[in-house]
Amino acid sequence: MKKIIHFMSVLLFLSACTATPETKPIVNTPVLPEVEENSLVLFPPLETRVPNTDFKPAFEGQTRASSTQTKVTYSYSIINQELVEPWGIDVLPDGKLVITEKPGQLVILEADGTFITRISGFPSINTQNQGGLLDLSISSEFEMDSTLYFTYASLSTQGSATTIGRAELDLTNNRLNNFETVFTAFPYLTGNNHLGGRIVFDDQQNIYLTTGDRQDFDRRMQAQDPSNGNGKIHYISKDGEIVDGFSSTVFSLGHRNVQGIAIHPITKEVWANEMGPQGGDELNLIQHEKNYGWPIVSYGEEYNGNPIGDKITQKDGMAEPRYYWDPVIAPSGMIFYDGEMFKEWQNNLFIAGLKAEAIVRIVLDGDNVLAEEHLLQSEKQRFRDVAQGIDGSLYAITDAGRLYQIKSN
Ligand SMILES: [Ca+2]
Repeated sequence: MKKIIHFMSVLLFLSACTATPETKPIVNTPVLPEVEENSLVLFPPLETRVPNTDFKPAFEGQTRASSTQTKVTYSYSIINQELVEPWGIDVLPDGKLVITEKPGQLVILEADGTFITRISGFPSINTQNQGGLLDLSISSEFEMDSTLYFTYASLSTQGSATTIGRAELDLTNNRLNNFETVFTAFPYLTGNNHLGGRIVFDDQQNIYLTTGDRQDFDRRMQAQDPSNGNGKIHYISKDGEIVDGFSSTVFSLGHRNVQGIAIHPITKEVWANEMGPQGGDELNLIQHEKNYGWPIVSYGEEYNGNPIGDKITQKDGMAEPRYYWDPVIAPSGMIFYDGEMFKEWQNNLFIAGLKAEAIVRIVLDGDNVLAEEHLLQSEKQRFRDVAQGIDGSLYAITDAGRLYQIKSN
């Protein structure tokens, strides 16, 4: 358990110092007391704007948690700014970076951002609107199989579907070999939005895939239909099959548009964020066969201000978000940090924030959010995905085509 120092107790500590009878030098800037490297200083919540809705949280700390600040000094730099709509980033065992570009290319960079190659030729991708070549993950056995897994909006005569494909990365000839489809979240539908599309491997070499409700009002309820692939988190073998012991690929349901998923390094819990409507972005702890409520319950409202459904936030049998944002941050790709470079970041979540224009650091205490920090906000970038380098530095890609690297000084 982290040692926690509340901002108020720091103020009390400082005022107690000034109240002692002995004359002491007056300190104008608040000097924080010596603290352990892993301790956390808590400040008032970051969010001070009026929320879109007047919903009350279901429990303390479900929204507007305390803020905190990274204590170790760090620096960041733009190490590449010629990416074209980058969407997903992952790191090869030798430190090289693999980045998907939404229009349908894969870019390989050195760990320092130097361009190596751009690979195209992905088949049958719908690149309209929120479609495209989306996320990627190196195989959990990459050193043996050299395989990359991709998600994309696949294209058929009936429309698009969120799909996983894989191919062998040939870095001698800078190409992908043996591209094949692994899994498709049926049905195909017309329309190009709310496709989810994030993937993550677990320790059993199985895949979690996120999908979305495909946006249209009259399609939302498919998120509640376990026989429909949209609005779900799927759990799939690396070959696209139902995992042994499970009866379906549907792991959880009732999701609107899940744009980030990550597995806790210690507890192995699955966490996912979810793009909400106006005022209802969520962070969820994903458990098997749980219903996450969309579009029955939500902490948001329609963009025109109308209520969602019966304007309720809680219902029996529906899982509460562990955290929500109102106004929204538009959360995208996310990871748990487990590197050595930033000891104080270990087991923290890092969420790429599009609307927040920040990398959102979340400090968890068990299943609750303890603190929130927004990094690189001064850059005014729509952050799309994050990755951890093999040296423990943090990478982030942005919609403007930038690749940032954050290092401790
Ligand atoms: Ca929900």
